[in-house]
Amino acid sequence: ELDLETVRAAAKEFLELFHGEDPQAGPIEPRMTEVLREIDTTGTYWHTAEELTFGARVAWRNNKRCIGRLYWRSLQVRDLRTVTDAGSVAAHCFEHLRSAHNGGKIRPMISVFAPETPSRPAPRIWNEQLIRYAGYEQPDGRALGDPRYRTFTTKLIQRGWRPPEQPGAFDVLPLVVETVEEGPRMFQLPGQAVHEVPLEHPELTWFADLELRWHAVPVISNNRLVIGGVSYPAAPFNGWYMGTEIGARNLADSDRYDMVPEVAERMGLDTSNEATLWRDQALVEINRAVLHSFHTNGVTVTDHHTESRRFLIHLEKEERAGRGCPADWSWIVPPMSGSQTPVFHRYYDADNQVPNFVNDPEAAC
Ligand code: HEM
Ligand code: NRG
Repeated sequence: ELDLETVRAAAKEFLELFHGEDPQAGPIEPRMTEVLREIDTTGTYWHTAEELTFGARVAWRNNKRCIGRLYWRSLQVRDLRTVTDAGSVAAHCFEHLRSAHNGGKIRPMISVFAPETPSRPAPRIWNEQLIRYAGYEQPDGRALGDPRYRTFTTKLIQRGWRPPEQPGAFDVLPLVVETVEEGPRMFQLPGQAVHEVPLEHPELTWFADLELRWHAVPVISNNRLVIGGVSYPAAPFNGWYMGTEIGARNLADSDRYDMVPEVAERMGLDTSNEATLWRDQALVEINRAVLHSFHTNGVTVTDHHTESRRFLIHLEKEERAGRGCPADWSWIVPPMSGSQTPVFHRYYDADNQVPNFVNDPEAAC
């Protein structure tokens, strides 16, 4: 619960930032008076469309974990603050997926739903991302699907979700939207909202037989967007994938799809001894397959070398603009070949800045 003094201070700080950075924002005094009066009477205030757009872009710019921030000004902001019921939230999320995919030329985008107010709790999305794959434990004890979502999948099944007749490794989970009026409600994603890339390797023809795939657009839906003392718990956003997120983590981590041993085996590598670096060799080929397949399918994706260079360009630009650029080394450095990327060889400021996206333990399930 935010007390009024905290809201006032945060609103002031935000309006000063906005009017200081944007010459088109107009004079700050009348707006400041209006906002402070609104806070006194309602405990919160309604951002103008311009404030919302600026606030969402700067929240991205301020996020210490994101390597993709060079493009922060290009974020498209969908103002959906009047949308409060679960069915409409879900429908707009599906429209977000279609529109952000854009035939493969992915557009960075955020959909901002109703804010949290003292008189009305905001809608919440339970899923970590709009598209996530179910995880199952098979009767023989082996894992099927994405083990990261096993608990979540079980919970959804208890709530009445019916997995496909023949459960598979890439079953898209339903979206869960919770409102105070309706409680949690589940919505199956329509086919047109889910674009996926089947994975093949540029040289290893057997790679396609593994029948691996991944979804084209990562839309994070469990982060809370906080702007000037106003909190938007449902504000799903997306950019495009950096290949390593899929190839070096989702498909490779031993507690995810754990594909490294099988790929190494098929490559005929000597797995009897760690020192042959079979893990490293197999990891490279999985990652080549991810980048190759996204390219072949015309879906935007980036490699970790290119994105690292761009991030340092962003950092320089921010410094020239008289701003710091806070970053978290452990999130910025890619999960493979770290020292081959320039972001590895330095340290970063680590202060938290607002506006920002915050992980919401309350909404995380
Ligand atoms: C995290 C890349 C766009 C906000 C990340 C991570 C990567 C990344 C690689 C680390 C993920 C991980 O290790 O799991 C990119 C790329 C983008 C992009 C290539 C292309 C445009 C965006 C956009 C936003 C955003 C549009 C918000 C408007 C964030 C946030 C995190 C993050 C909040 C931390 C997520 C968490 O805590 O789990 N990004 N990003 N990014 N990014 Fe970006
Ligand atoms: N590693 C996660 C996605 C985290 C965010 N990454 C982005 N964000 N690229 C995964 O699904 O693998 N983005 O907004 O583009």
